[in-house]
Amino acid sequence: MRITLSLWDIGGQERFDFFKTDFFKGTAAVGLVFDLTRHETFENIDIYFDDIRERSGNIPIILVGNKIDLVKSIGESIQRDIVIQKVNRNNLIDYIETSALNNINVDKLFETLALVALLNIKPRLGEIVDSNHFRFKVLLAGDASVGKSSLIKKFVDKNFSMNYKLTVGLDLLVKDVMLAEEDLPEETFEIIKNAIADEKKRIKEIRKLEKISRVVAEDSETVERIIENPKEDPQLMQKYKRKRKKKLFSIALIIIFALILLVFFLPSFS
Ligand SMILES: Nc1nc2c(ncn2[C@@H]2O[C@H](COP(=O)(O)OP(=O)(O)OP(=O)(O)O)[C@@H](O)[C@H]2O)c(=O)[nH]1
Ligand SMILES: [Mg+2]
Repeated sequence: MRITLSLWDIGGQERFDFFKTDFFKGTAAVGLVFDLTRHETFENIDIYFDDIRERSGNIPIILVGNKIDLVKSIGESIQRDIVIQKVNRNNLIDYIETSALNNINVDKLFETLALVALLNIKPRLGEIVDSNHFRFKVLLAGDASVGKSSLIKKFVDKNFSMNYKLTVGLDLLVKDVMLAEEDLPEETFEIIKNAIADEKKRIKEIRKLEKISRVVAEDSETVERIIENPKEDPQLMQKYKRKRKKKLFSIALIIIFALILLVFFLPSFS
């Protein structure tokens, strides 16, 4: 099973806060990252958590404690049972400890994000490429300098740098994850089957709405409004129905005319 991850790496500096929340839209799964050696980065997880729930609903979130390599020398600054409490209380999917420096659990983190995105597929438009290939937007969020970019870079091109280069706004990288079919939970294939059926239904619905909008409106703004919520625009729906009636009436007239011709001219041929 091939999963193409589009990896959104949000700059954690406060000055980017004002547009950060927009990035949560359309996300299939989130890795919420904190630095195991800085307690405040763990405390701030709640802020991101609330934002994600508000913007993206109940999407899967994995808590990530990064820089595990430093814990030996600096010591544990956040007790494990407190972390686990947070995971349980907030219904998070999993907790993974990582090190971008020593490449600990980096692949595991992104493979888990790919898997939970697949198991929770809605699907959003564009996520299903075919029954063996999916495409998900996955996001790493968390405070500045917790190692979001380092984890993504390690995963994508196996690079790591000790120099801190803050992310300005947003970085985007893409990488495929291959999940072995025999390792997938049994219910996966049923979930995929249902998602594909749902997608087909939705595409049919969208095509119908596009047809409606083409009939009733020329300007793109109105078209968008109708596609978003056609039933909330009764005036336009009425216009559409009127036009459709006219069309059906014309077709009926043509058929009647053709029948009359047939009745009159057929005897003269025989
Ligand atoms: N020891 C250690 N250092 C790390 C690890 N991951 C990242 N770092 C260092 O932490 C610093 C910050 O890493 P970044 O990946 O830039 O952090 P970020 O979360 O992307 O920061 P912003 O872009 O500002 O949000 C860098 O100096 C990295 O080298 C790790 O696993 N272990
Ligand atoms: Mg960064």
